[in-house]
Amino acid sequence: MADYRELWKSLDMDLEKHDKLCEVLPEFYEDVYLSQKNRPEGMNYYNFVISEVHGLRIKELDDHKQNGGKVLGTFCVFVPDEIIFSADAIGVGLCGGSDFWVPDGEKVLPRNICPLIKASVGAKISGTCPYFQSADMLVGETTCDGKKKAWEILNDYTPIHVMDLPQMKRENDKKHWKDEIKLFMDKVEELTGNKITEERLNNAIKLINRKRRVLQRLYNTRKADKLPISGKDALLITQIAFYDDLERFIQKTEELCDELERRIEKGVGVFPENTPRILVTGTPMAIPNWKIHHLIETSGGSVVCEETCTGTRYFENTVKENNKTLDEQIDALTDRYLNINCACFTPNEGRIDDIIRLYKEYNADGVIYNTLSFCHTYSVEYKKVKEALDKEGIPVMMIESDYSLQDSGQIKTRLEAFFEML
Ligand code: BJ8
Repeated sequence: MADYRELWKSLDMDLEKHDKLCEVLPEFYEDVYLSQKNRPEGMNYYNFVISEVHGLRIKELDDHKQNGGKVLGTFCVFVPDEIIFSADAIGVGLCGGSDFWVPDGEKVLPRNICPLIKASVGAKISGTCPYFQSADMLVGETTCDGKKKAWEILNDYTPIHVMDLPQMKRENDKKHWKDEIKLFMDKVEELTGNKITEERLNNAIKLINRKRRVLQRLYNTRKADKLPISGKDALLITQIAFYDDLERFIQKTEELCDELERRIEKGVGVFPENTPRILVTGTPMAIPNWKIHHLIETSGGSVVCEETCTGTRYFENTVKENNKTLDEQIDALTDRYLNINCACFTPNEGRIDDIIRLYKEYNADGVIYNTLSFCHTYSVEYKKVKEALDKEGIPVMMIESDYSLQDSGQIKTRLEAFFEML
């Protein structure tokens, strides 16, 4: 990797602590990813992205800022990237997925909240995440209580704009969300000094739809009898989609899909025949949280789909294109985004329908319901999901876990018993 120390210094990072983070990641990546057999050639691009995760992309963000551009950090798939990109700003997903950041998060947060929140806050206050350090503004949202209150803490470090997300989907909630998108637009225009015009927004909608479509194409390859790609690799690609350069990501992922489709034609798979096919549903897996996928795929299973925000919830629906007026475009954004079925909503029947539909579409054998520790919305919602899956005769097992590897052995034993039963 090139020397980025001067760049990191200019971002006011804690270099000593950051060195420690850089020491552990390559070994971890090698264990989890490079140990896989028969990986598609196209995965080399994503290996490269990871090897440069705090380097090249940060340099690109820095170049953008040197040219007067802005960088915005987001934490939820409800924040419309189209608004950010149409003002010539760059949006990056900032959710923390590493145990490394949890102790710093616990300095300012209670211990008994979700690790994603602790890691995100810890990443900022430890000064070891160059993406956080590059952000001119953060965008929060009123989803779960833990996140909502964490924004007040993060605001002491970087200005944050909070979008008030309704928790129901009635007509007046739609109106409210539309107003929130407009307020966000004003804020982004003020920050960047760029006017969001019909043409610019239309172009951004098309660009981000292209990203969604290539992810749909990737996921479609996972419906094949012989899986051309592991669940771990597919998860990695979705995680990278949150911060990579859009055009490059789309091109590289199209190329990978060409290869995967050729594999399907030839009947090349990455797992032995009759490996149980698992649909994972639940809380998002922020990079580098690969724990559950790794455990599933080293315990005799394969992951065929994720009903998560680092899975189908991120790209399943596209925004209607070619609306004439700005107002119609904002309506299209409102409709698309309020269609996401997050457990923060009540009721949230749509998610149950999605899980059953995806289970069938991907020809899965069982469902792993994964929730991060202390995530109330997803853990409470399990009861309703389980009842519905039981009715359909779909086997399901719940795993509640954090980022530490202490419970790995125990989870592995439970997974093996579950797969045996399928
Ligand atoms: S749309 S899932 S990205 S809110 S932080 S809710 S794990 S306790 S992330 Fe989310 Fe948007 Fe919904 Fe998706 Fe639970 Fe943790 Fe809260 Fe979390």
